Order: sequence, then structure tokens, then C-alpha cells
Amino acid sequence: MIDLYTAATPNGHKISIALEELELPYEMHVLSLSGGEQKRPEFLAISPNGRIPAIVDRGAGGFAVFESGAILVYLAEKTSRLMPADAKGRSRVMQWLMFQMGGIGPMMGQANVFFRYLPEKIPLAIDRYQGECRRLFRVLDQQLADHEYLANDEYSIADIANWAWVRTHRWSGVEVDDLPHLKRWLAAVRARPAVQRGIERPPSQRALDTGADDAKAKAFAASARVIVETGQSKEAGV
Ligand SMILES: N[C@@H](CCC(=O)N[C@@H](CS)C(=O)NCC(=O)O)C(=O)O
Repeated sequence: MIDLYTAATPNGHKISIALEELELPYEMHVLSLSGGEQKRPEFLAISPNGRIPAIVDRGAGGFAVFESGAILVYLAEKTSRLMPADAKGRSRVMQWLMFQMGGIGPMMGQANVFFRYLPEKIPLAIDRYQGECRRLFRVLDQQLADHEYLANDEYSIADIANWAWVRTHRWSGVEVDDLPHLKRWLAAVRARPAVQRGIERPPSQRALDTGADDAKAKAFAASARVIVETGQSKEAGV
């Protein structure tokens, strides 16, 4: 049994999608991020960065893993699925996984902060992060022009990691209409039953898909603003 510490965010959904795909038994613990539960000492013992997601593998002596990319690799290696065993195949998956961890995630995250969450709208910052997202999306589109999936033409943890973020492009204010291969892949991954179950564990905000700016979306943005503002504290502590 695996304990999953999570919330309804792209990084959290990466892990619920993978667990559903791998059909591993897990118990979900949803943390209130705006309530600061991710900064409590008992959670920091599992996830020293004070962020979700994290897992504890009870069957492996209570082994804890934090950082979504590391969790995906751990789950793939545990099951010998969603990542090939040969060195080149594994490397291709790792390359696209790192591309997400170091590029797509941070850039979309910052686009959300400046476009959606902060009260002051700074055009230069919004342009910078949305522009970088667009550039990264073009890289994905080019790769998907010649490949069914991102690595080895086989569905892998690299697809899960990138999809969980890219599917929220409207929330970041970035369109993909002129990127046909990316759109084809977005739809193909979404069609997987495990993906549909994964984004309901816990249930995704509709606005992440639609980019809506209605009252519910505004309330969601307001609670994300609380997390951003408290998370960037220069005071001591995580
Ligand atoms: N690089 C980390 C990022 C984790 C992360 O930023 N998690 C967010 C939710 S998506 C979080 O826990 N935020 C709470 C906070 O900033 O206090 C990963 O991929 O696991």
C-alpha cells in the first residue's frame, strides 16, 4: 500500500494518474495547501521541501519519496512499467521528464502566478513566462510530429508528467490552436481511462481545463495567491 500526499494540482495529478495507470493500491491524503498543512513538521519529515506530492511506500519499510519526477521514476522502476529498462530507452524518458521538471512546470507555474494569482499585473513578467511556455510547447509539438508519444513512441511517465501540466494551458493563458501534434497528443492521453480517474483524485478544478474566469475560478486563484504569498516568505523555515 502506498500513501499519497497530494492536492488537486498538476504535480499532484501526475502521481494519481501514474498510480491509476499502474493499478497500485494507494491511500490518498489531501492536504490543504492554503491552510499550510504542507509545512507541518510531520509532513516535512516525508517531504523536506514542504510541497506536495509525496509518497510513503508502506511495503518498502515506509520509504518516503518527494519531488514528483522522482516519485514517477520510483513507481516506474518498482513495477518495470511506463519506462523501458534499456539504457537508451530509459534515457529518452528521462530527457522528456527533465524537460517537464525543469521547463514546463516552472514556466507554467510562473505564468500562473503573474497572469492569474498576483493582484498587480506586470505585462513584462506575463509576456516572459507565457512566451517561454509557448516556446516549450513548440518543442513538444515538433517532437510529437514524428512520434506518437514523447519518448520511444511508447506511453511513459514522461507523457504523464508533461500532460498533467500542458492540459492546463488555458489557465496559464497560453493557446495551442496552431500546434496540431500537441493537440493530437493532448486528446490521446486524455482518452486513457487511468488519466480520467487520476485527475479526479482529488477532483480537478474545471477552470484548469477551460481557463474560465468565473466566480469559482476567481476563488481558486485567490486561494492559490495565499499559497504563493506565504510560500515565498523570506523568514526562516520551509
Ligand atoms: N518540483 C516539485 C514542485 C512541487 C510543488 O510546487 N508543489 C506545489 C503544488 S503543485 C505545492 O505543494 N505548493 C505548496 C507551497 O508552495 O507551499 C515537484 O515536482 O514535486
